[in-house]
Amino acid sequence: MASPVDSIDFRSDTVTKPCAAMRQAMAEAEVGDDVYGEDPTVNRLQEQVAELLGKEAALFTPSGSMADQIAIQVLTRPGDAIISAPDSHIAFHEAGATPMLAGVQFSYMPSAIYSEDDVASAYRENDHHFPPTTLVEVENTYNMGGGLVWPLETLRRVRAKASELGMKTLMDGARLWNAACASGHSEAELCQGFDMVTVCLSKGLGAPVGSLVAGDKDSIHRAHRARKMLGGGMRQAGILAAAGLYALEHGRSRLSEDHANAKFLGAGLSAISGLSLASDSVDTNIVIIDVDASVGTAAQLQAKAQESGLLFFPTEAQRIRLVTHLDVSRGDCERALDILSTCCA
Ligand code: TLP
Repeated sequence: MASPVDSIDFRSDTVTKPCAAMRQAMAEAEVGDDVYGEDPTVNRLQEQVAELLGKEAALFTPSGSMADQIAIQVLTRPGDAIISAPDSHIAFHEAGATPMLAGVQFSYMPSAIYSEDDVASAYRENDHHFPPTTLVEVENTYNMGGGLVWPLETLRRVRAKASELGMKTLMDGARLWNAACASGHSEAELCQGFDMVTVCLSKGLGAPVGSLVAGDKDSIHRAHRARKMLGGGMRQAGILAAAGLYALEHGRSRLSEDHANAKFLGAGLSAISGLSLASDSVDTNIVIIDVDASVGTAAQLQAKAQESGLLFFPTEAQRIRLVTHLDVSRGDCERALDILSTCCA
């Protein structure tokens, strides 16, 4: 069986390895103690990301999950309810951290890209029977939906409804860069008016580690305490921030390549008998495919493909996800189509 090292790896855009130039930037980074706020490279990264997102300040964190959990702690109180999708990362993929660490529960939306009317109907009046509904969370791009981009108008209406009802707003923008690239709107436009935003450098942009949470100065001041509480205060973290700065400078401009590869893959996969696209479109770098029972289960297909050196993850019993990124080429996508048509034959 092929090992992950010599396989074509579509499991996630998190699998990319830092290139020589990124490693060089890391080796040469100016550093200081970031828990004291004295690391010049971390400070530069935080300022640059805050500016890109149109927010007053940003805070560097080791992971997107920690950035999300910090934002939730800043924006809610134990006992509150958060409006979010059932398969959003904060609800589904953070090991239960949201109820466990922030002590809040979810009020689920009917779909991941939802409307202001959905927000209004999930909002609970200020009645002592109900938890206070205090936060609306959106994921852009929407991972489990196949990297879908929220339409800007829908985002604006959802945000406006949240404000009208006195709720705060959080955008999980782990792949906001992809949303900006695909929609033609800037990152700042996409998260305009959101109280807090989280972004990742370690996904499509190719850094080995690193995320940020951004918001106004007061929220980021409180975010510092939450990060410390979660054990996320890092010392000479400039080495990691340097990779992030490199990723921002070189990674954003090439995301359209990943998107074109994902579209190519999506079209090729849906032409294979027994496979069909689970989403209406392939907007960015994530392709979610339904596997017909005639082919077997998603896990069986995964195991078969792995024997031929193709890696991806099942996301449900009959569903698989393939993610394009800077370490897979168009040729790798062609090879993936060949392997999967053989596996499904
Ligand atoms: N997503 C990972 C897995 O955890 C599912 C992936 O391979 O896609 N928000 C979103 C929307 C994400 O997709 C992820 C990671 C995170 C947050 C968390 O980032 P990390 O892995 O840095 O904690």
